[in-house]
Amino acid sequence: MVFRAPGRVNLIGEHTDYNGGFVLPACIGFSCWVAAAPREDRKLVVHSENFNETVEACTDANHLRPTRKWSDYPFGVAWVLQEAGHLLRGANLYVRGEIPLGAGLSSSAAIEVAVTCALLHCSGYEIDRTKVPIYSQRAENDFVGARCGIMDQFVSCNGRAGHAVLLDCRSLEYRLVPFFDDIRLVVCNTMVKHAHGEGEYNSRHRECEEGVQRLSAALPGIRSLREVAMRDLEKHRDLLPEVIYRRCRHVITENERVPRAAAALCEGNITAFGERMAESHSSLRDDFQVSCPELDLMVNLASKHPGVHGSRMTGGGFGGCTVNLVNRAVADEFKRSIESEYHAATGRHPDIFVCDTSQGVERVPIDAGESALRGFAQ
Ligand code: GAF
Repeated sequence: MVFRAPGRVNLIGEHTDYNGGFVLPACIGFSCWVAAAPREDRKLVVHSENFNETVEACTDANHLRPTRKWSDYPFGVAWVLQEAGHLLRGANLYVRGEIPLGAGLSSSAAIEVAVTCALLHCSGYEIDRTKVPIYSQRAENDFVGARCGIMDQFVSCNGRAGHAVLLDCRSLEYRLVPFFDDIRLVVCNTMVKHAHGEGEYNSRHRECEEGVQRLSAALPGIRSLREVAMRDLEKHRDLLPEVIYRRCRHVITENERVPRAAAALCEGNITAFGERMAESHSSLRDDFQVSCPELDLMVNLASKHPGVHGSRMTGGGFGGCTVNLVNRAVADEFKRSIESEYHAATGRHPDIFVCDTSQGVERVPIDAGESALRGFAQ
């Protein structure tokens, strides 16, 4: 059997997921494909086409240890499923990823989701789309060691072609919102990934926790920034060091922007949607401080281009990609212009992907899977 799980682009709602807030991502047409066949023993044998490497381990949770390489994702999933009480059979997995690595398009969430589905299926368990993102996120948090929220895994499971996913990361309730007609999602990779990014991501996470902890002196019982309104933040500003205040202000204003952006999407009001994207970018740049000169440049170049309705950094930040909402008729021309303008300004050739929204994880007919997974032996 073959499972395909997509990468994603986040339209708005950045660094809100681990604060119990709202996000509005969509799946895009790059996927991770995992072909799986059960084994008679309890070994997990995983081959990565991208890394041209095969690794193996026993599926018992006790035998699985992180090694800080790509195999931590599939082994992390096996570890979490065992910890959660599943008895896993052995399996052969063949993994092929087509999501650009390190670009912030959720290649890791996609492999986690596809492997979770493959291992559950091989061992005869139901695939529950509310639980798969939770297991996948746990693999990343507790085995791989990255403190991400649930957005990427959730949308990779529950996204739908032609739609964005409005997700409440506190309750995990979600709504599919039809995407704009005649608009393409153009993802522009700055081709930089600042090395300090991962440490900074975790430090933002800690700063948000510190904000909650300090504000709880005046707002007893709050557990996340989702529960704090702007007026409360202003009222109790003196409890917070300036930098923590700004982190909180980003999260709280971003949480207000997401439902407004989703309403604009429902109404087909792309101008209002683009305004929320611009506000989001400014807030990420100035208050949350996760942008970088290359992302700001990419947004500035895009914003001057006719036919662009919205542009902002997307994902964790410190490099990676911007997301741009561009009229279908000019999307290819936009791509060419940005390629030459960004190259002229930085000397780097950006990867630019003209995308449409796509479908969340699915089991694909073996023929489609086989052609995508040339070389899988079993
Ligand atoms: C990364 C994380 F994996 C997500 O959980 C989310 O926090 C995002 O950064 C920022 O919005 O993609």
